[in-house]
Amino acid sequence: MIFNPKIECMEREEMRALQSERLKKVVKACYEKVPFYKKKMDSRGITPDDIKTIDDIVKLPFTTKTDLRDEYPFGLQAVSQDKVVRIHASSGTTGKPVVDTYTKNDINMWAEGVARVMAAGGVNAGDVVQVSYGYGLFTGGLGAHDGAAMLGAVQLPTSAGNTEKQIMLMQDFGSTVLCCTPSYALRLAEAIHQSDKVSIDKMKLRVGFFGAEPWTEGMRRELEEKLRIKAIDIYGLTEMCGPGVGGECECQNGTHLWEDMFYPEIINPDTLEPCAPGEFGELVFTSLCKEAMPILRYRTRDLTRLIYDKCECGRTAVRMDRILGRSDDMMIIRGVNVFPSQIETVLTEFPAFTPYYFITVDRINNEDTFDLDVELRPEYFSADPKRQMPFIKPLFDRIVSLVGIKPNIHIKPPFGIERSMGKAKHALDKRNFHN
Ligand code: DLL
Repeated sequence: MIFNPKIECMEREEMRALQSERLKKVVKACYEKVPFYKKKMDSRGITPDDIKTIDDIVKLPFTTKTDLRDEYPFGLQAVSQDKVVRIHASSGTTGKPVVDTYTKNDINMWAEGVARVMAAGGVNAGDVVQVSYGYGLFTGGLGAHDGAAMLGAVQLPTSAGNTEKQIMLMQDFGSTVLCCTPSYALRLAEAIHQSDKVSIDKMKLRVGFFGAEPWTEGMRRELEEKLRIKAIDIYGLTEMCGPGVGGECECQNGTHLWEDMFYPEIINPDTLEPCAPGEFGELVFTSLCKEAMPILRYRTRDLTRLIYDKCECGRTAVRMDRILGRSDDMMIIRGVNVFPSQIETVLTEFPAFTPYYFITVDRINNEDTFDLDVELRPEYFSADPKRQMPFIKPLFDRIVSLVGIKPNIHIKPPFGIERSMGKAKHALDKRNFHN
């Protein structure tokens, strides 16, 4: 189902006119209400009058995560505190968290973004939506919750963790929809198949909305098979509101971005110039509708590309390719750029391995080391190194051919790699510790 056909299927020229109107309004609000933006625009010699169409967006300054931290907590707020009804924050690993605040309209807009994605996956009144994203400051739980509510579906707020209980409720309450990170979905799938109390045959799951971290086509296959569902990618970030900045439709061929709310650009992260259509680069968003804390040209550090071809589903909303990774996740090992998601891609090509892995990079005697922990499925596992060799060799060769560097592969016993309830951590760069 298309939740908002007028917007989701709008002709490009009409969409551009809508974006232009909204951009003018949001730039004016930022300039007049947020000293940070006034200062930035003044230093570039521009005023809101210079913004006449959406193409003028390139005149505006970028906003970075550092700016958000410097303005912590409410420096970027464009409304008085009595208009704010919700505060969320993302748990930065270092320093202050990134804060987002919302008016009542912002909460509605955000819920519509999620509802559009869920509707594309066929969610309706009567569905039981198990929300296993964490509830709290993280936007995943309440974001998915409000989206399900907008569709009139049953909200089952299990939050993340307590895996045994999650799968019991999933079966007993007849959950038809699962929302969580792809890594936690895999953990749930594993727990269902290990359990003698529940059975996938008794489950009613039909569709899952997975996001908050990069995941691969191989992981999608694994989740669809193990959970007997359609696995849909949902994308978002705290700075724009949370999940539901976009999501896949039934064609599963890219994430439609809700461009009427969040204007996407792809820039070259080195030159900061716009990339040609279809070229990979850094994703930048401008919030076009947000009232409480609108952000201009936010550099997400997510690397992807935009696809403007029409989608078979009928939506005209631009599609985004899978996120290759964040520029901050990229590791340069022996001079070669490596994204953790490349390892997941390779692992899911080998039936003997689970998609779990952990990369450790270090520098020993002035040389980079690249250690990779992987896990064989229980039916293939043996503690005898000789019996592990036939599995290690082809994996090693494939990584060398795809990534270009030689890993030291270590086989862990089944379930030997830590499972996560939220965003999985896939790598540790110990080289940073020596500085
Ligand atoms: O992760 C919001 C969210 C919750 C999205 C639930 C989807 C589902 P943050 O914690 O601020 O917000 O992290 C945002 O997570 O810039 C991406 O790097 C990554 N990310 C989010 N969704 C996806 C996805 C939430 N579908 C950051 N694929 C973003 C790849 C994703 N990466």
